[in-house]
Amino acid sequence: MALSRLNTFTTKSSLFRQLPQNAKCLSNLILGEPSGPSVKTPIPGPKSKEMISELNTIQFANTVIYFTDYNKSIGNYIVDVDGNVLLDVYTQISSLPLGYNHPDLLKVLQDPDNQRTFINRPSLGLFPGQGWPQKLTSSLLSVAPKGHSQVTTMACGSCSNENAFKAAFMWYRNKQRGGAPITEEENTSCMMNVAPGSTPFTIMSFKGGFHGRTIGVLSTTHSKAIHKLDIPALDWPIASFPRYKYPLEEFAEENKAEDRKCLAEVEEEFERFNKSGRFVAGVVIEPVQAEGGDNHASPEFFQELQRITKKNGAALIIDEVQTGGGATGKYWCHEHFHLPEPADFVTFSKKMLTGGYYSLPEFRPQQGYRIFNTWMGEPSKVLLLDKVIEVIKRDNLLSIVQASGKKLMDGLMDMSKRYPQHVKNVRGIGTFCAFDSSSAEKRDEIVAKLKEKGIQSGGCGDLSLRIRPALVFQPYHADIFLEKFEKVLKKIKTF
Ligand code: PSZ
Repeated sequence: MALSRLNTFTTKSSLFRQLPQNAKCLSNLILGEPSGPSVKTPIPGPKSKEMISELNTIQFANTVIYFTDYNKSIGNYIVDVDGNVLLDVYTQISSLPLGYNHPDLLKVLQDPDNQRTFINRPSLGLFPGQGWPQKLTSSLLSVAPKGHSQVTTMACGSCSNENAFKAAFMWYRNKQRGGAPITEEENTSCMMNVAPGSTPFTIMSFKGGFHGRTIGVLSTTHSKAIHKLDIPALDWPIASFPRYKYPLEEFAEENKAEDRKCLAEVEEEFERFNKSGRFVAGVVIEPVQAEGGDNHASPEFFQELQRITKKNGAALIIDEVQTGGGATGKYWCHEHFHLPEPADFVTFSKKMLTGGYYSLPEFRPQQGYRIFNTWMGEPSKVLLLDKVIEVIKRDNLLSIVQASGKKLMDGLMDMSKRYPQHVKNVRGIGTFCAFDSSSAEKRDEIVAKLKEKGIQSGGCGDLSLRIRPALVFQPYHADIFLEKFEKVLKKIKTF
C-alpha cells in the first residue's frame, strides 16, 4: 500500500537534464510532495505522546521529538504519526541524502539480486561478496576527494574517526621504528597498557569540535559538556578554532588576526606535546564545526594548518561526517579550500549512508587485523549509496544545492537586516547554513515556533540554528522555509 502511494513520487530527471541551470524547472524535480507543510495538532501530538510514554517504559526516551510515519514521509517532507506534515530542514541530523522514500532507492530493494545483499551481511574483512571492489569503485571511489584511491568502510562516524586515529598512530610509530621489526617487549607491554607497546601519542583537536562519542574520539569532542560529563578523557592537545566576526567583508582584518592566533596555538601545542614525548600523530578537524555551532574557517586557515601539520610530521584528518556528501555544493566541503595536497584522511558517514574513511596509501596498516572489526561496514548501505551517487549525478543535485543555498543565504541575510535582534552572523556554504539568535532560549523558541508552522529545523552550538536539508531541497522549498521563518520572526518578542 505504501509503495503504490509512492509511485506518485516521480523524478523529472530527463526534463532536468535538458535544463540543468533553470531554477524554474528545479521545482518540478519531485512530484508527489505536498505543496507545503500542514500542522493539525500540537507537536508532539496525542499519538506521538502515547508512543513516547510506551517507549519510555523500555528505554530513556526524553529526546524523542515525535514519532514519524515513514510510509507517508516523502521527499523533503517528514510526516508524524498524528498526520502533521513538516518541511524537513534537519533530515535526521543531516543524514538523509535524497529525502524520504526516494523512488530510485525503493527500486534498489525490489531487485532480487540486491535482496541477497540485504540479508547476507558479511564480515567484509574475511568474506567479501563477489563484485565488492567494483561496488566500492563505482560508489565511494567515484566521488573520492582528489588524490585518494584507498577507502575503508566502517559502521558510523565515531567508528570512522576512531579507526583513522588508530591508523595515524600506527603510521607514526612505524616511522619512528624506521623499518625495525616489532619487538617482543612491545607485544607484551601493550597487553598491560604500558610502554613501549602502548604509545603516549596524541591527536590534536579544536575547541568546539565534534568527532563522536565513543571513548577515544570523545577526547577530541569539545562541543557540549553533556557529551563528555563523567567519562575519562585523554590529555591531548586542544587548540582554538577561529571564531569570526560577521559580515566577513567588514571584519577581514580581525578575522585574519583570528586565523593567525589559532594557528599560533596549533604550533605551540605541537611544540609542547612533541617536546614532552607525547608526540602529536594527527590533527583532526571539521571543515565547518557543525555540532559546535556552525563555525567556519577560511581556506587560508586550512591551507596553513595543512602546512604546519605536515611540517610536524603529523597526519591531517579531515572529518567530513557532517559536511560531506554534497550539502555544501561540492561533494566534500574541504574541496572549497583548495588545499595544496590531499588530506591524509577524510572521514565520512551520515549522507554517505556508510561510515568510513579515505586515506593516502602510506596509511595502509602494516599487518592484518590492525584496522578490523566484525562487519567493516555494510554492503547494503554501499548498494544504496551507489544509487544515491547515480541520482546526484543524473539529477545534477549539486547545482540544485548551490541554487537553493544561494536562495537560503540571500533570504537569511535579508532577515538579518530586518530582524537583527533575532538573526545574526548568517553563514553558510551551499545549503549548509546557520545563523545565531540572541540567546539559547530565543533560539529554542524559534525552533519550537518553526515546528508549529511546519518546519523541522535544529539547533547547534550555544545559540545557533542550523539548516540541513536533503540534496533534493530546491529553491522553491527555500521560499517556503523563508516565508514561514518570517512569520515566526514577527511573533518573537525582542526580550
Ligand atoms: O548528539 C550526537 O551524538 C550527535 S548530533 C550530531 C552528530 C552527533 N554528529 C555526528 C558526527 C559529526 O557531526 C562529526 C563532524 N563527526 C563525527 C560524528 C559522529 O558520528 P556518529 O554519530 O555517526 O558516530
